[in-house]
Amino acid sequence: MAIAIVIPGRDVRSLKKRLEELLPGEEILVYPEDVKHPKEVEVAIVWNHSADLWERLPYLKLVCSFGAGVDHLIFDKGLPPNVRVTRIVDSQLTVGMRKYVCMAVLNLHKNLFHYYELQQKRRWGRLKEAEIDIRPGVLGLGVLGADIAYHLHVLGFEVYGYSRRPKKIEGVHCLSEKEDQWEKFLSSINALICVLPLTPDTYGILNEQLFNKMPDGSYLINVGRGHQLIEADLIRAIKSGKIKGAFLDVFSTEPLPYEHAFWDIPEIIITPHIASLTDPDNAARQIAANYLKFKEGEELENVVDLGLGY
Ligand code: NDP
Ligand code: OXD
Repeated sequence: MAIAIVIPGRDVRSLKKRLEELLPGEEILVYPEDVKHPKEVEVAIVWNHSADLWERLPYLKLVCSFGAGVDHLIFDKGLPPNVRVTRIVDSQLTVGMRKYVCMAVLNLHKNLFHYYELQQKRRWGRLKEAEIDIRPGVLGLGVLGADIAYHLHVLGFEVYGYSRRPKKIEGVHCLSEKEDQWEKFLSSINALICVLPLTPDTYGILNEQLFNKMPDGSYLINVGRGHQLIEADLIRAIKSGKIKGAFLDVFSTEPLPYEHAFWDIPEIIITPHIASLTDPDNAARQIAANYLKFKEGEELENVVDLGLGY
């Protein structure tokens, strides 16, 4: 049995070396160059794969996403129905996301954009209101969202959270689809933090209809996936003042094209999908452990429910 690393365009030498240390005696192959006998490859570590992967590695039984998200797999119609999919759940990834979102919320809260603008003009100008009353709402209370919500509460914010099923998180008003609390969630907050997985249900969820359910002058922070946002709706909402500003880390096309309208909108802060990055060492340890379990026929960690899509 062999493991293939299918992460095109990235230097995977250190990941391969780490896996070889963790799994002595196992064959770790960089796809496609090292794969001479596809029949041996039953496990693959995948990120940004090309559509022909499944016909080129037809004996795959386990696919390990090299990130927390698995939309690159579940939206691939070619994904064989019999493969199992796992994803990365890692404390470093969680902490990284927590820091990014807290940074964004604190920037809004403390009016940093205003002061930065004044700085360009060498002006010392205090605002009448020293702080903006940010009421954050975390959309998606999974591994990342629950941690963000809790830590925003620790920072002193009145935090709301929303998920499909009811949740309990210390200090957080947890609302859910199950309890039909969508409207209540959106009307209670003025900064929406999207940390949802991309699924058929969440595709395009950040749209005009949703913005209109939030108070005027709200903010958006999107760290989920670009296809969750209808980009033209955001531009319109910013023009009308419905949305006052946005932090966007993910986009429907990445890298964001040079000619994209977002670049010229001062109310939008763009970061290049860096909110939190998979740590190759932690990922290697997790994947190696799952590989050994898979070989022994034991229960795997962080298995994706392909029915739900996350
Ligand atoms: P989880 O699978 O742990 O959590 C997903 C959460 O979303 C759950 O709380 C789930 O609800 C909720 N959810 C799913 N569908 C819906 C829906 N239709 N309506 C309301 N809530 C819904 O995922 P993670 O927290 O680990 O990661 C979330 C996403 O973050 C990833 O899929 C990825 O896209 C993105 N990400 C982005 C990164 C970046 O750098 N920008 C880095 C890492 C991840 P329930 O609990 O009820 O099932
Ligand atoms: C992930 C990401 O899903 O980096 O891990 O977006």
